[in-house]
Amino acid sequence: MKVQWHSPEYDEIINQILEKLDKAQNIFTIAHPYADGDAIGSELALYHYCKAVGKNCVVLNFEPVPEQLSWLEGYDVCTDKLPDNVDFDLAILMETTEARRLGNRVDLFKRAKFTIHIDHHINVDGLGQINLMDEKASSTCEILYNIFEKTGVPLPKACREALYVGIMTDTGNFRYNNSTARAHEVIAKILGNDLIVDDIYKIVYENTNLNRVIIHGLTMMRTKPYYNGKIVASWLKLEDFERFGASEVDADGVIRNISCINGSEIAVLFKENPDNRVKVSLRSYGNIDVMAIAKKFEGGGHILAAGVTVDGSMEEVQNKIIEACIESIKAYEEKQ
Ligand SMILES: [Mn+2]
Repeated sequence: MKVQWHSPEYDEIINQILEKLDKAQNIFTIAHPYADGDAIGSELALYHYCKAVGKNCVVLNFEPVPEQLSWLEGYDVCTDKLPDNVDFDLAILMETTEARRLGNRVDLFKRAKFTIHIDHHINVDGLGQINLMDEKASSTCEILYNIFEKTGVPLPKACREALYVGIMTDTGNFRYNNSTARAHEVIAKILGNDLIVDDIYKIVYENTNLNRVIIHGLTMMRTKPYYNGKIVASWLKLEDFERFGASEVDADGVIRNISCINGSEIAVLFKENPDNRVKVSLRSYGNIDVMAIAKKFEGGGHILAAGVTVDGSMEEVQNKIIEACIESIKAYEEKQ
């Protein structure tokens, strides 16, 4: 069910969640693969909250935590296995885009006696027994704060820091439209006197390595215009990562470098994955719904930022996606 913050329905779901949370002793949390700031932020915020109220919380994460986030307190508790000898009362799934991306994480999620799903992505089906789907929230961290706020429990610094990072990264450092009044209000409440925002900014955004700079540069150099420059696209192959000793994480955010080219409506990044698959990231300047494009290929995300992994060679996938982008731009132009 989609709900809007500050409505009776929202309050009711929060009450139900709090009741379950209150009764649970062993909890685990799970997010989408290749966790970003909001995914890791919400998982760790929940972990620190649970610790503060004397509950056991296992944070599941299956890939290395990105360098930009691996300073967050508790990042090293992330594990890729659930202990066999524990009966979990509750699992909380946060931050998913497409259920398909979750793979066998869905089965793991269902290992708990009770399941809750919290998300801010658009049109995600709730996979839990309780679902809090708030599409207007800036981030899952913001929704999580709405829940914590109701408990009145003073949030430890590590918890507030994780929430801050989730909201900061999902709003593009408070530049996107999802930097709503509520998002800022939540920030005002979690800052306290102990979060040093410029230190957090530097460690998240100005903390780079040579491989990352080279991968970003390579992608920028390859940028190609399509449809009179209304589409700009670039690509990365597996061999690029090998050649420069770079990782998947080093390529994070590379699409930002090309999505700011003037005159472009859509920016696309094609990233080759093993097994003849290509991961496609789409960004819209503001007029085109790129989520609708991703959905044609069973992907998802948001109107202005979406993604999908498509079967096929780099060339095949590029052709299909560029064609779908052109169609969307044409449809938009016809309406003008
Ligand atoms: Mn998010």
